Amino acid sequence: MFKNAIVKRPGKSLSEGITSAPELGKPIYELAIKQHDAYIEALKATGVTVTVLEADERYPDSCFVEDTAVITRNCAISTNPGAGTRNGEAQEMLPTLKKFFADEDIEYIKAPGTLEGGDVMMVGDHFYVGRSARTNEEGIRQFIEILERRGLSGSEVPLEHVLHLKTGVNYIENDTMLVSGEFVEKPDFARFKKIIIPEDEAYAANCIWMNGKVIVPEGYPVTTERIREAGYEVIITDTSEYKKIDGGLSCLSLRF
Ligand code: CIR
Repeated sequence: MFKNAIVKRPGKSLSEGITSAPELGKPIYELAIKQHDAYIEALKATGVTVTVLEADERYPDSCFVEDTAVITRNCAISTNPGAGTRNGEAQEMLPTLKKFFADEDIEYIKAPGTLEGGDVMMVGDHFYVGRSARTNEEGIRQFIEILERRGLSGSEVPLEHVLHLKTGVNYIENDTMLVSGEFVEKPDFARFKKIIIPEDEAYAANCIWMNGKVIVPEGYPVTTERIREAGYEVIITDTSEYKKIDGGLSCLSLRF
């Protein structure tokens, strides 16, 4: 069960966030704020207490707090984001992590290692880590070493096309994963039940399981139906402005 979520308000500089899809246009700040309000309400509806941090205009992508830390059941791991314009975001998250974790229970990924939380998928006590343009071999080595020291485990998943691991695969408990594209056939996930996300709904592979409910982005009817058919209560929330800069539902919070 998750008890807490941490989110950070988007700033006006959101329009300068990194994107692989400039053809979608720039995020509209006012709409992004409304969607963020609704996202917070969706999280609250799953029973968690939400810590809301103020916007930081210096970092256009800083509402995507998931990338700044990985929180496990016995420690928080402060990351070292591989995107140059985002690297300082991990440092900014530290005072908040310290409200929940003692200093000795905060671990750090250090240069030359890089790692972003969007590349980490938690399945019980095991953590899958995507090797991406943002997360390198040394970052993964440090991360797995920390996990093993803490009685947890991790394994590397090579990525081909996606930005982050969780762009294309997400665990929704009950041995079930949402998978799209390159993740449908990955041997790493052979043992799991899979809900296959159609190519034209690929963005919706990034949903979040929260205490028995699944939060799903608005506008993906096939995915929504398949998740319902699998027995989950679904909460739908619109993330259109975040999608414009490659941000999904999971990216917008830390959940623990
Ligand atoms: C970036 O490129 O870093 C942001 N525009 C999107 C980050 C998405 N975060 C995530 O998948 N965890």
